[in-house]
Amino acid sequence: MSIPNHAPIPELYVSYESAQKLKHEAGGLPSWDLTPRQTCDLELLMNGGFHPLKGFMTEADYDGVLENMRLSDGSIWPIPVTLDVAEAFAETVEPGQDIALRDAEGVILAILSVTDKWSPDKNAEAKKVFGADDIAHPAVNYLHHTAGKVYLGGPITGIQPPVHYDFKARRDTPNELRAYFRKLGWRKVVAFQTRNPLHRAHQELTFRAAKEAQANLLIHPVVGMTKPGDVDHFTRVRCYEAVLDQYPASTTHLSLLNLAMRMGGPREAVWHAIIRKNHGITHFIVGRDHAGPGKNSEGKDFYDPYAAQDLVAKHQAEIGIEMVDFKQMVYVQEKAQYFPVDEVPEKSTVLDISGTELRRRLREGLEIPDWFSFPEVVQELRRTSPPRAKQGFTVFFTGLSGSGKSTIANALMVKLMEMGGRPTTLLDGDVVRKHLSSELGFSKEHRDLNIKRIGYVASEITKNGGIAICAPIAPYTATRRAVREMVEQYGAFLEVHVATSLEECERRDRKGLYKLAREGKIKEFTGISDPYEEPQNPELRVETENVDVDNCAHQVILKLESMGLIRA
Ligand code: PPS
Repeated sequence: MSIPNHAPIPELYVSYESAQKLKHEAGGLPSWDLTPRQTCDLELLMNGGFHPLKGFMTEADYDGVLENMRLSDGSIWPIPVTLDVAEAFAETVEPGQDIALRDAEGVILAILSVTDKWSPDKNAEAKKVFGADDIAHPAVNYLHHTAGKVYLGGPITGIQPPVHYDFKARRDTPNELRAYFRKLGWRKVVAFQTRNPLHRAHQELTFRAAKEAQANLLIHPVVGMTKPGDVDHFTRVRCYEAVLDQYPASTTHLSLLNLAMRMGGPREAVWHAIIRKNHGITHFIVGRDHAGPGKNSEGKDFYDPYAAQDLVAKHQAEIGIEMVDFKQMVYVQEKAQYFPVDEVPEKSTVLDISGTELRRRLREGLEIPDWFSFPEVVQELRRTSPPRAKQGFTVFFTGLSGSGKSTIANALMVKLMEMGGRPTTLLDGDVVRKHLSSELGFSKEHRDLNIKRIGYVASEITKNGGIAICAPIAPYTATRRAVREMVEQYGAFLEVHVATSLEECERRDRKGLYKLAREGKIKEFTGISDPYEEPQNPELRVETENVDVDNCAHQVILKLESMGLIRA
């Protein structure tokens, strides 16, 4: 049941004294180190943002959510909030037991009293919650490749909230927001959910929404986890702060929501509405393609752009929040004004810049017109997104042993160093295995660990404006994708498949390893007794048979040029 906006929302924290005692006692419990997503979920569970949930979902609640968006007590709830753990950890825990939940530094945040333990059918979860079992969907990819295999459920006893060192004054719990609205006498508040910087269209839309609902406005951006590749929240918050001046004084409040989004479209929109209701909000804006994950693996949108509005409309009364629906806002040149796309005067010139186009302009250092955004926002974005030719990037070679990866990578490094401008690091397979992964073998688990280490180092190099050239075998698609995601948070990722055939690699057998592998003297040898999953859509595929190394490296240089990453 939803809690009236004037009353406090129940939290799951115990008193300070009990928390101190529990913390002490919890030292002896089995403990689980929360992932970043679980830490976000736990914070909202404990502070009432996820009311009426009282802990991580039980199997019955989870089943209900999948089947008909309802918890077992009948309350509406569209998204699973589950504690996924590794199988090895799950084996040490039985229902009836308490476990300590710790943050990344090992601080105990809560106790979970485990009532349920089960292995979910992830394919079914993907289909029912996200509409498709397609790993192009970030939450489905997370489900299959990041989330643990076993779920634990049960009530939470909250000890302390996760600590945030950034933008402390801009973070509010549901009760803090409720109290703030009460104090200012804001009886109607319309909330705007966002994971992007605000440009003029958003400012216009939110301003209109507040006017329409005769309400105050809450800009309520998500700063927990959003879609991989989004503008980081530090930059976004500085942008939001810059836009606040554009609203009439004392009408608008900015508050940061530490939610881990799933990009679940319509179901996610309903979830967002429930979360906003818990924060004491009366009206909620749902625009075009709310929480949309982009295109599926066939290049089509996962959800109809207005499906989220339909689903929220259906459930708004039950949730206790009113939806303010909006069509996309576009700029009409003749009127020098923004209009909803369905209200554009006839025969007028409509201007719009898509997210992709904006990123292109930032990347290439091109003009971003005043009608589109605010100068302060553009300046902030330019500060964190310098033109591509000044950003760091990663070139990731993959291919069979002896395919020529290292040789081409070396040639490429020399060419890039000749050009100068950015520090360049070569993370060659053999070299990494000597220095970074010397204890690892060639099982799937060890290979994945090796590649993730390389990915981590490459992402740090990329983040700091350098060039990382990696040249491992990296036989698994999912692991290569994980590396891509790590790097793409900070810069471009160029996957190069060195497509030398197995026959040719074996014929060359430069290290004599294929012979040993055929004789069974080396086990788990890629291509012989271990798999190699060929990249389906690498940025570049190079053939090495009858092509010299210099030419192969040059193909990479041309590709980098065409991507705007280097200027010859
Ligand atoms: S992986 O799968 O990406 O972790 O492999 P990588 O770190 O690139 O290491 C591959 C190099 O190790 C040598 N080697 C083997 N390769 C494949 N399978 C098995 N079992 C194996 N044992 C040793 C081999 O020399 C690889 O070097 P390259 O440069 O690829 O020829």
